[in-house]
Amino acid sequence: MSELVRFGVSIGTDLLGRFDKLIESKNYANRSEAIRDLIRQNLVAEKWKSSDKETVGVISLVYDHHQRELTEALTAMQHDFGEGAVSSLHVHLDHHHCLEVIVVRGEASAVKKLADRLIGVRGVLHGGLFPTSTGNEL
Ligand code: NI
Repeated sequence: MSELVRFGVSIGTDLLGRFDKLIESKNYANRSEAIRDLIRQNLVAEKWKSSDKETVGVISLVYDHHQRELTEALTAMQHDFGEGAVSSLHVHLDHHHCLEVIVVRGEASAVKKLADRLIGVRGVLHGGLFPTSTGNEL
C-alpha cells in the first residue's frame, strides 16, 4: 500500500449530509473509506471504457437446460475464449433451470463481446455482466 495523504475537500452541507446518510446506509466505517471506494469505482469504470486494458468480468446466465443444444453452445463459446474463461460455477436451480457464473479475464471489449454472445443464445432467460478488476492499480 502506498503512503497515505490527507487532503481537504470543500463541499456544501446539503450534499455532505446526503453523502453521510448514504454511507451510513451502506455501513461504511468512515467517509475516507467511502471516498476511496468511489475513486476505485471510477477507475474501474474508466478501464472498462478503454478496450485494450486487461479486465476481469463475471458473467451470469440463467437458462433452461432442456433447450436443444444450448449447453453445448455455451460451452463451445467459452472454449473459444481460451484461457480467458478462467472458471465457471454451475448451479441446478430446479428441474428446468440452471445458473452459470463464469469468471472471464481479458480486454474489456472482448469480455463484453463474449457476454453478449452468451446472453444472446436462445434459451438464456437472464444474463448479466458484472465488470470488475484485476485489482492492479487500485
Ligand atoms: Ni444444471
